Amino acid sequence: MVSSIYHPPDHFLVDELLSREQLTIRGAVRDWVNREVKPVIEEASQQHSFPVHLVREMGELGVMGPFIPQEYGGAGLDQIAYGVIMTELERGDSGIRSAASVQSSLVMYPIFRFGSEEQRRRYLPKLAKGEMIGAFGLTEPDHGSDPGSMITRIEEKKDHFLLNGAKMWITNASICDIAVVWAKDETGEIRGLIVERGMEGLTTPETHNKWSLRASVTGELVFNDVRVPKENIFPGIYGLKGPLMCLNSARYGIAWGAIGAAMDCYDTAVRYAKERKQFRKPIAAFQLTQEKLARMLTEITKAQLLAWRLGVLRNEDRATAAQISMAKRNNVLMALEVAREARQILGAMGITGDFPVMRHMMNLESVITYEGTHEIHLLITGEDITGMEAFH
Ligand code: TGC
Ligand code: FAD
Repeated sequence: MVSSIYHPPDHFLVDELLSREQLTIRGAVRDWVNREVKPVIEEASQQHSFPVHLVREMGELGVMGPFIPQEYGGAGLDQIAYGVIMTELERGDSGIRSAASVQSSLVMYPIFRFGSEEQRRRYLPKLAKGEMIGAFGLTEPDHGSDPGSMITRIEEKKDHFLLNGAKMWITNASICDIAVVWAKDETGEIRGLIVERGMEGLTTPETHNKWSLRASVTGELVFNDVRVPKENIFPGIYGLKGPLMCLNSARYGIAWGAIGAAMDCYDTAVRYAKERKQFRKPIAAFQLTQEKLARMLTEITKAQLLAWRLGVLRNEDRATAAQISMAKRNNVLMALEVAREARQILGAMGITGDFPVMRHMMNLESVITYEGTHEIHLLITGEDITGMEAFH
């Protein structure tokens, strides 16, 4: 029996860079994940079902829109606090972090940043409490990495916009109460609007049979002549930079979140390797195991420092989109590689649900694709270096 006490790695004493408030918040989220997520998540993942009751609990915990000002129901926290929350949630499961990412960065952030005062007051407090679930519709069946070519359209009518098109691969689609949807107007300009469940012509089929993020709901948003009232459009934003600004916030959260999945895999592997004996010795005593563990710890440490520094820059409003891309790309690949190495250290046990490693590994196969694929983030860095874009 492998001991179950979690020892999060902190080889470079990064904790000393966190404020007392950030540490307290992290402690509260860590306790909640241990108490409410860890005991149910493996079964939920095996059953391909999202433990939806956790949304309300996350609302009570204050992890939905933690950086949104308190007057709109948020916690008014800084960006590093948001980061450490994401790390702890993803230590539980990427799907749980996804739920918080979408709600916070992709639904609450645009409503706060681009919405009217009426929209803010109407939606943000309920989203913060987890009384309302939000979704973000950017990707389409034929436009993933290239959302600028989207074909979902709005047509302006007397007192409403007529919305037609479809969004695919949408987290929480089939359970959302509202969706922030990006569509082109008659002039080809991208606009954002809030679509509510119950609007006629909206259907939200669920996507089944995923091998990844099984404890998270994914689906489609299909719009067939949906009449969206004029007051539901964001007045303050035009063009692709609107959704991309939301993605900056979500990608930032993922750069921190992926570290949580990696830490859980690393910690599991260390404990297993110390207790599992072969050839009359713990497998931790073999150089090949030590090489794996040493590389894992080194990469986790580098990712921690990258995320922390990015958080400082975000707090100072100095982080560039290219810096965020680099951190998302680096930290997600790091986590995926740590998960794969941990799986190997656990041998056959690594493929079972008795340990969290294979679940993290499969989840991370989505995380490396969504919020901009690994390749797209490389090209963003390439453009940043050379000044020449290589997407088109
Ligand atoms: P491009 O011409 O480069 O830019 C269009 C306009 O946007 C501005 N911009 C940005 N603004 C803010 N933040 C950024 N990161 C920005 N990147 C670009 C740019 O300055 C320009 O502004 P303006 O004023 O001149 O109009 O656009 P492009 O069409 O060439 O595309 C660039 C590219 C490929 C980088 C972009 O399309 C991209 O990032 N593609 C990846 C798509 C993506 O990440 N999709 C994610 C969907 S949501 C999701 O996956 C949620 S997962 C949920 C979960 O966690 O469960
Ligand atoms: P494609 O764009 O078709 O890419 C396929 C391959 O081609 C990739 O390897 C890609 O890197 C590569 N490629 C594409 N263009 C280039 C290029 N110019 N140069 C080099 N290589 C290139 N979207 C939302 O809007 N909201 C959500 O809530 C949401 N949740 C998601 C949840 C899950 C579980 C998943 C898996 C996806 C989710 N997405 C969501 C969609 C996600 O953002 C897209 O899957 C992603 O942007 C990639 O698009 P695609 O899958 O169409 O791949």
